[in-house]
Amino acid sequence: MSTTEATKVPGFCGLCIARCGSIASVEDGRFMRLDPDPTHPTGQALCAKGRAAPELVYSKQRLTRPLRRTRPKGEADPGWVEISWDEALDTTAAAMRQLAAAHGAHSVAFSQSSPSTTAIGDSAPFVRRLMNAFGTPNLVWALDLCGWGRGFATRYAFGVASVATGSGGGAMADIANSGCLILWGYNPSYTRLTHATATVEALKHGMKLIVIDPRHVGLAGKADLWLRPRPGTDGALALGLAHVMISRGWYDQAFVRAWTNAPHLVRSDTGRLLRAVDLAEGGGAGHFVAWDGLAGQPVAYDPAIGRYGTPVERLALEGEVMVATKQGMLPCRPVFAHYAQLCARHTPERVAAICWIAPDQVEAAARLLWHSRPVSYYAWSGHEHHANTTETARAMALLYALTGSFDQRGGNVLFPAVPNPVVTGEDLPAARHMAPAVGLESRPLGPAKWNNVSASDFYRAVLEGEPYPVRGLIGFGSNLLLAFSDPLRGRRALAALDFYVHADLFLNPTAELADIVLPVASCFEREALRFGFEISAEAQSLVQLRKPVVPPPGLARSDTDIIFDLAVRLGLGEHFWNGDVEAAYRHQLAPSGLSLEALRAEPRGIRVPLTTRHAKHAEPDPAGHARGFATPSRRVEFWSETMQAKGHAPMPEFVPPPNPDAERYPLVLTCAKPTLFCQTQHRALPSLRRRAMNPQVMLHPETAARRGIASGDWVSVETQAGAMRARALLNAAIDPRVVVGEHGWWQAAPEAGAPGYDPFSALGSNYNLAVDPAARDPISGTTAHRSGCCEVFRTSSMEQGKAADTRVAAQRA
Ligand SMILES: Nc1nc2c(c(=O)[nH]1)N[C@H]1C(S)=C(S)[C@@H](COP(=O)(O)OP(=O)(O)OC[C@H]3O[C@@H](n4cnc5c(=O)[nH]c(N)nc54)[C@H](O)[C@@H]3O)O[C@H]1N2
Ligand SMILES: Nc1nc2c(c(=O)[nH]1)N[C@H]1C(S)=C(S)[C@@H](COP(=O)(O)OP(=O)(O)OC[C@H]3O[C@@H](n4cnc5c(=O)[nH]c(N)nc54)[C@H](O)[C@@H]3O)O[C@H]1N2
Ligand code: SF4
Ligand SMILES: [Mo]
Repeated sequence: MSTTEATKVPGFCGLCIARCGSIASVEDGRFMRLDPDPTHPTGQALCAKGRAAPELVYSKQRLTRPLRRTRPKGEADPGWVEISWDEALDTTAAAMRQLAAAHGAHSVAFSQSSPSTTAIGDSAPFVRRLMNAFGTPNLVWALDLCGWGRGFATRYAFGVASVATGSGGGAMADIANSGCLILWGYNPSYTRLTHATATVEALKHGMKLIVIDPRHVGLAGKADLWLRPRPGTDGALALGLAHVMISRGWYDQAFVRAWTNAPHLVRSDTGRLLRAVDLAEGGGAGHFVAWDGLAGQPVAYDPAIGRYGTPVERLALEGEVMVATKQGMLPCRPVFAHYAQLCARHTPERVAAICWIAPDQVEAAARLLWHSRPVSYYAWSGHEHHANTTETARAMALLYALTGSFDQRGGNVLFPAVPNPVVTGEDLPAARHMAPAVGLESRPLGPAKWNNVSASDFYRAVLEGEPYPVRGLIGFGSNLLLAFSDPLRGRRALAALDFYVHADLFLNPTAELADIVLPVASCFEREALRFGFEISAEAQSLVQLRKPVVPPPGLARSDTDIIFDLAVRLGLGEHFWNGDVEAAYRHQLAPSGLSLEALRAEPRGIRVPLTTRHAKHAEPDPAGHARGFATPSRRVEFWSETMQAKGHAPMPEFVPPPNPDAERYPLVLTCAKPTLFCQTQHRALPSLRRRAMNPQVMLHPETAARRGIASGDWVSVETQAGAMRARALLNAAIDPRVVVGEHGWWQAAPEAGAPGYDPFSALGSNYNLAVDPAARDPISGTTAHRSGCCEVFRTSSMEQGKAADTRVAAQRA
């Protein structure tokens, strides 16, 4: 029994994207427990990870002092010695300056964990600001896997993210007002509790739900329809659903005519969009052409004002027309006719063959979508971790455009945000003269366009000097060697760097290759300012200054403090409020009218009233023209000239995941996140680990039986690229041709008597050792973590695992 009454500290759990409103209890200076705060818009519940927060805070494996390596990389013992913050940051600043002077600032890359799986969102804008102030565009992180599909590929259709995570801007599912929600390769019951809670609430009020997932998990049991796709075929499913909707007339013709480029004519000779200048001298070179079905003549569309010379209702969406051009009569068809044709190649029967989903289920899903509007959708890792993710995400976005629900109440809505200035520093002097990011040369429309670098492009820059050498890495979290494919190459790259500093809570296998390691305060040990909680208009209105629950262990500091301090040591203090974090917060708060003092006095946060407006594309811009969408045509683009100009298909063609050796690897390998851990973290927390001692791989009982595998057996999962081990978990609800693994296992939990795993050996349990690093999305570079092919062996004797290990080592040598 405690003698003192617990102090309650309201805040929010920062361990994952859900950012659940919480109340921490502190007794005698010790953080005892974390509970939900039901007054908070995201405070309905906490997951097991959130409830284990005190274990994270007090974990014996936490980093508490800055460390410096004293022995060469590659030796088993790095010979870490404790150093002061002054030495750590002065050494870092000196190394950065030296590399910049010798090779340019772009030779220093930064890395960062995903804000969806850590609290780095507290500091992410300042990480980018430091990069921009210093002059490097190279941020190595998981964007190609985490956000590209939903938030970036969809920009090529909508001009904004059509399924946004939130803080990056973009449309979010207005779940509370939806008629029908699609959870597409997304299992919020495990991965974003707040969305699961909101969905369950909306179901009570009659919302329909479609779950598209190879596993029957989470809300699949509550869904009106559960579609079980063959992993990696979601693009074909989206086209197939669109086909049913178009052929039944189940699409919003008014929206498609008025707000998409579906009416624009495509030339039959060049396969390009027809321009007004093609019709007559003096026609606009930038003006597209549609067909006025009533007048039977072409009509120009000026993207600058977003208008046709005729009422949109008259625009043709189908058929072929003969257009008088400067070269004579030319057959042309509207974009929509081309799209309908692409979709028509994906009949329900064809979808059944590709996606392993019964034709009547495709029909039923299309019917439900049309008859239960407004529709909202949320799609995540299930559709993102494939080498065809860009086209899949575009196909889904175009399907969504057919519903006409975009930015409508109950659809995917561009919610307002409490006004706050951009602090990422794209306007800083050094940012204006930066080299292009690594990867832009090979994939100009991919993550590098937004200065994000995939791990494999980073490894190439380090090891091969392509497109230019990268020699330094400044890491804020992130566990490259576990999170991405090709860990052996990654290890070589990290070891080859001239300088690597890594800031983290734990010494992960990636950080083990650093020259200097910096101890970071957890989100329960540091202050952070947050604008909006994303899941609804109401949640967006809350601004909160999260208080530390307890002080950090040892000398650990927040990422934000480290960044500001480093900036000053780099001579960049003028861009960092002279190192004063509070001054930065005041700057961020100024447009909202809130003061730091008021927020300190209200630890539960303050609401700034916001008004949600819908269909903002129809609102006038300052010049009085309808705003439209932020695409080159000002319209949702069914046909993307941007894609076409770079040699890609203008519409989202489906490319099936390849299986070059189906004989040897007959099963499809995908994966999913566990509920108890985030990514490669949290395995050391005893209460969580006791509930999941070993990595698991889900197999259908028939698949297991045919291979002599019983529930709980250790098995080796082998692919052409490599292998990993895990224990068999039998599940009759998955397709017998599908295997579902987990990634992220390396850490031991001594208090739970649970082992660690070697990330670089097939005897360990590194899923990503078995991912083919060469199969990548041509637009984004995303690797196929979820559509590889494999075989599974029982390995009780370990012989199989050893054989696989030898084979992998030989392949990589
Ligand atoms: N507990 C926990 N929460 C987390 C995280 C975590 O690691 N653990 N990570 C955070 C991060 S960074 C992210 S990105 C989010 C991700 O959140 P989610 O997207 O929900 O994460 P996953 O479980 O990886 O994938 C979702 C579903 O995709 C299914 N799936 C697999 N292959 C396919 C496929 O080919 N097609 C379709 N349609 N579905 C498929 C899986 O069975 C799984 O149920 O979660 C965040 N929250
Ligand atoms: N096979 C497979 N591979 C995957 C995935 C998958 O589902 N399957 N998911 C992919 C996805 S979606 C993502 S996002 C990536 C995730 O990859 P990463 O973004 O690298 O995330 P983690 O691997 O969890 O590593 C996070 C690291 O950040 C540290 N950390 C936590 N909080 C903080 C903090 O506040 N500050 C600092 N400085 N450090 C902190 C943690 O201790 C940990 O070492 O993995 C990708 N890889
Ligand atoms: S879902 Fe769990 S880990 Fe994520 S913020 Fe909520 S309590 Fe924390
Ligand atoms: Mo992620």
